[in-house]
Amino acid sequence: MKRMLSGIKPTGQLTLGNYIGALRNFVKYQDDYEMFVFIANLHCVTVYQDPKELRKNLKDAIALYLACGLDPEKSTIFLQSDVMEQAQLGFLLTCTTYMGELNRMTQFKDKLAKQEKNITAGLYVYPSLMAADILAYDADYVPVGDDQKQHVELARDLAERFNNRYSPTFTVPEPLVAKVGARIMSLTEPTKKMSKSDETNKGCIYLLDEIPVARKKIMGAVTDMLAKVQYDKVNQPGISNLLEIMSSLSGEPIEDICARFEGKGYGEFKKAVADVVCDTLQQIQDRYHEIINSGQIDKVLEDGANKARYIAHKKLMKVQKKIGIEIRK
Ligand code: AQP
Repeated sequence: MKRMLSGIKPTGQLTLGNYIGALRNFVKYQDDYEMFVFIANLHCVTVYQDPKELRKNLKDAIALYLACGLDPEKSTIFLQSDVMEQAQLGFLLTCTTYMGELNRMTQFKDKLAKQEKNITAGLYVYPSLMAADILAYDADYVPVGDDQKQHVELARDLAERFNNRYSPTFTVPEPLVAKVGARIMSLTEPTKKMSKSDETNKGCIYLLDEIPVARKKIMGAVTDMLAKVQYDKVNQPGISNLLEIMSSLSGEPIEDICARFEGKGYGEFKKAVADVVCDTLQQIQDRYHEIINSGQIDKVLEDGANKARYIAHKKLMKVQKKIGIEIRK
């Protein structure tokens, strides 16, 4: 069985973008792949986090993983910091990464452009840690949203570099980007990605938003003056985004949705999108409330960490021997 690995960094509450671009795919894939899903808590602290909020966001994220349908019997679910081997391999891979490669990472460049001061060295080198996250487990596939594809490509380059420099050690991973929903956009600025750290909160639907709040956000989504429900990302980015959201959640092809709403107003269309979004959120939230204080989370994390650690430890030892820093047989 091929192995698949992915993670989410809960720097805030998880969003509909995380669900459509990542989580729901993890759930789909867990039947056909050996699935490893982690909470990237080390990646979170590349930008300062309030400790109390971070603890809540991490616990909520695990509860949401389970609420969205990840099954600990099928998937290995763990906290990144529980597998210290990942961080150590991260350092070794940082020493395999060239600064020019990190300078080219668009996520880093975007963050640099947004918050000019106090960018941490951790934020700069985190793609090398992400490569270690992936390569420690010999993942064949990494399902990601569009924005993370570049980081998986770096992991591929590092795996190939290491394999060529020493000898075959790492599986070279493939990014898997879905055709629809790989980049859900902000509802208020549909040319920008829907992000947890959206300053206004209005452009972003959080999985734990109260249902009326989520509905209001969809009804207030920015559209255009063309009065036509059609998929045209250049001239109608707002409507196209709503179409992607609806199609991803309902499974109805975009062309069919457009045909169904031909000649109808945006109000009616938005109401239908809101119904689909709110149904999804309601189901997730019902399960989240059953899980959050059930005591299930600690056990899931402990079992997941034990399984993940065993694999990552073996890989780290192999790497250290090849590099020459491990001198015991
Ligand atoms: N808007 C999105 N559309 C589709 N996929 C998305 N993902 C995130 N946002 C969208 C995918 O979710 C996975 C986990 O991403 P992440 O939360 O670890 O990192 P991120 O992409 O940096 O998310 P944010 O919300 O934009 O974080 P902040 O605001 O902290 O920078 C990834 O596969 C990602 O592609």
